[in-house]
Amino acid sequence: MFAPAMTRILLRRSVFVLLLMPAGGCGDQAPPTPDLAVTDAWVRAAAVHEEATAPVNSAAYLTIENRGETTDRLVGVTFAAAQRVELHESFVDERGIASMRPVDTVEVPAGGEARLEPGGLHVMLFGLDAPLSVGDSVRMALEFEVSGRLTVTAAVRQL
Ligand SMILES: [Cu+2]
Repeated sequence: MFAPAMTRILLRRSVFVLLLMPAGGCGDQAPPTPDLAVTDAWVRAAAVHEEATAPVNSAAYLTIENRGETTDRLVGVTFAAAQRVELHESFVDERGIASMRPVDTVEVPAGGEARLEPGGLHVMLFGLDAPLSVGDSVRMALEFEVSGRLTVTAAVRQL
């Protein structure tokens, strides 16, 4: 019978190829990637009264360290208790007035870090649903261009 014999030969070949594969795989370098670590994540305390008519805003700050070999970018933040979240930077205009504007991304350079801190880059939280009280901690999701989603816990602090 020809067919079963052929099958046996093909099977034997497959096993041979499979056994060779791990040896071949050892030499392959994994492509360089970012290696992110978030530290010192905190959110500015804010009181939200039930009878308040104007939306209450706050901001989140954090340091993102990149121990990897590839630059990454923070492209967005999700925070469930705010109606809208934007990446912002503070600046002083030509008349000396402090202001802020949205930025599309925050770069986290390879082997470096990005600092989001009062007076500089920050995560703007518009329209809080509930107060942020000192001692509370909140969860937020950071979205990176290369590394994807990273969830962090941020402590609520006074500015
Ligand atoms: Cu802002």
